[in-house]
Amino acid sequence: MAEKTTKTVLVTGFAPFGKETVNPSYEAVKLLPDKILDAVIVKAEIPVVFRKSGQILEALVDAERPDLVVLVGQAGGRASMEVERIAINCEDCPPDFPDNEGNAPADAPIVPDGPAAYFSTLPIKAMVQRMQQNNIPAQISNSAGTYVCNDLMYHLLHLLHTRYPAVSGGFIHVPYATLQRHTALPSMPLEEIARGLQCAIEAALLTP
Ligand code: PCA
Repeated sequence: MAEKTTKTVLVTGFAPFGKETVNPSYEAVKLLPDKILDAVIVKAEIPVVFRKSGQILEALVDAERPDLVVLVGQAGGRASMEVERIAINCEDCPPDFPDNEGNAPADAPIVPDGPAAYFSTLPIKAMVQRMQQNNIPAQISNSAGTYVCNDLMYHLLHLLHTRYPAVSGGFIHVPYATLQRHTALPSMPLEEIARGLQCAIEAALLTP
């Protein structure tokens, strides 16, 4: 079989959830070019539903066979692009803030026999640095929470660890987009969020 030379990066964003009508994560993913540094960018929207989001992601990875997977989600209230370091084996959300299908798991493991946590296998520091060098506010985050974003990140890293050890993956949380008009909270223009994602993907592709 001929060796695959062009890399594929699977980049996902989420559907709107809670009271929001847009989710800046997928809106920014849609603004990305179809190629970054010669790598083909495959974009997908993921529903904000515990477990189902992970199953949909698994089917996408099986179909696309990406070399890198970058998951993106909204973290309202955060002031910069935040590259997540770790996903924990816990899903927990308040009863009054269920996912988009009404699920509100409490203190439940994501994978019952799975490890307590997985570290991102993306070059998180290089990604933050490249964003900062391009004047995009960015930092590392040490918690992706216990809602659907952490759930999806844990599912991804468990999948890669068990079935695709050569594939790297991780998660980036983004602030509210300015167009969401949360005037008392930090936000970034959608185009700036997209530029940040592009820088982060470039760094992931350039780091051996
Ligand atoms: N943010 C949520 C889930 C979907 C999204 O965009 C989270 O941080 O868990």
